[in-house]
Amino acid sequence: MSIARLDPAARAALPGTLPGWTVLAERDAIRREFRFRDFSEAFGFMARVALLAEKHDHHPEWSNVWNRVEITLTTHDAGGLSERDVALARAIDRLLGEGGG
Ligand code: H2B
Repeated sequence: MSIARLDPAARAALPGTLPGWTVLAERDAIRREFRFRDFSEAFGFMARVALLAEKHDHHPEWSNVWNRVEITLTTHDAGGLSERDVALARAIDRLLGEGGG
């Protein structure tokens, strides 16, 4: 199923909507690094993100090194950023008590 890429207005709003996330220069994607006290906390976070991803039917590209989790979001079906990435990023931020509601 195809989905639209973000329009210019939504892109311009990204730093405000998702302050913790960086828009990548090398591809149309956003990325955030998360750090935890230890591996157990990092992996617990990943488990929660995995459930969110299933709920959203939208899945991260990610890596984990001990207490660090790096998450890259892009919409493969759109060939770049879409509202799905914004929605999942916001949901991930909310897991950490950020981003309001
Ligand atoms: N995740 C991401 N990041 N991009 C997609 O285009 C995507 C996805 N598509 N998760 C979904 C699954 C699609 O393949 C299924 C069939 O809904």
